[in-house]
Amino acid sequence: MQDWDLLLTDANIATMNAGGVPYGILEDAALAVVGEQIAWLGPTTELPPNTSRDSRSMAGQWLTPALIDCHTHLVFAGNRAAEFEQRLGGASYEEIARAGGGIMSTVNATRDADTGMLFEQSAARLELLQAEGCATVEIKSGYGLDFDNEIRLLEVVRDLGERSELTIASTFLGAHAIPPQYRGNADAYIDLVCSEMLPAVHERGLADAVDAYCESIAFSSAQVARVFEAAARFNLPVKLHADQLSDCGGAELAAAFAALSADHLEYTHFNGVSALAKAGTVAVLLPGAFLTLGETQLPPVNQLRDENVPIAVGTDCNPGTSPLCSLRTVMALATSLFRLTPEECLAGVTRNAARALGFADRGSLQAGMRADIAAWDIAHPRELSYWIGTNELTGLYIAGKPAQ
Ligand code: DI6
Ligand code: FE
Repeated sequence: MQDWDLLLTDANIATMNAGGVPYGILEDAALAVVGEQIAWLGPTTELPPNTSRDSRSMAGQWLTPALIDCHTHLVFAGNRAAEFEQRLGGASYEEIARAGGGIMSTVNATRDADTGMLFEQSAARLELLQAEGCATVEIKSGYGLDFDNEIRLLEVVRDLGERSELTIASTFLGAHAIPPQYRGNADAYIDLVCSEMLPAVHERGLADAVDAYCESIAFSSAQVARVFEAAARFNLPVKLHADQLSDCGGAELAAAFAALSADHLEYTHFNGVSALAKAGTVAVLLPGAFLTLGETQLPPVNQLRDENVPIAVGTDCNPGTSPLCSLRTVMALATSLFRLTPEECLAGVTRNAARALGFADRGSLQAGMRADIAAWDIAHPRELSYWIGTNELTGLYIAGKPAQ
């Protein structure tokens, strides 16, 4: 007799395990949880005799792994709607950045913001993600850009994790933009990132990974390489904003450091894709930024597929290029803009998003995995990438417990 804490019966399950039937579909199935983990799942006909403390019929609803947003910048103050209007009027993102707007305008607003307010505004964005079935969210710093403010943002990220049921993965993005006083001397800022900020971030346990923005308006490959070498000294995994606006060799650079992920990739060339494939680095595609910037250069989706590079998708939630707090919308955008299949989109916010964050304990439904599970009132999981602006979520379990 099995002794289970939670049993979900009369369910259809998209396990999202790789390699089997599409979506890993199991129809007319059940799923059992003990503690924080999945203990059993399979067809109803094979359900073992059990005593379950909490047994719930799903009445034919679908279960999927809870969603994972593997790329956000959701701790920021203010907004950039005026800049958005300027861009619609013809100004380019790069021109605005070079004139001291762009990321720096959010840095100024964020530095001026009261910490409590920053926390509340960020918590509200996190709630939007959770309401659509997210149980794990990555959040980057990068709107502080000095020692005290980068630490303060990472402390807000830590507090968000402590006060929420979600798992928050924290990423230090000190190398996000060149602060004005370092213009023309970005290397001196990189010195500060590597020899003061990063050691303090590590010592205080404030980051799970290190990211950088490799771009003509931000940091060169050589500068990013220094940040990544410093991260390696602290055994921190790395990720990279790569080839978003131009081909800077970002994918190759990420691969050379065995990065968890290389993100954006619109301008990545075929050599870059091959390098990602060899390194096992996840390609994170961010259609919200593509849409908002009016970009026309598509990421190399066919080549990523051909070379079996795992593809994830994320919101990139940020006030400049992706003012978007909906992972379901991202799934729909990724199908229409990037021609990802609905199955690739769901894998991109579950199995491959987990991998982009270095989590081996979630992202698919199988015995032994963390019981982070979303329940949906749909007739097939392809619907999750089809509806736009609707919410079919009926339940969310985080580590085996119904989320509040
Ligand atoms: N992610 C980023 O970090 C930059 N673009 C992107 O997609 C800049 C974000 C910003 O403009 O604030
Ligand atoms: Fe980003």
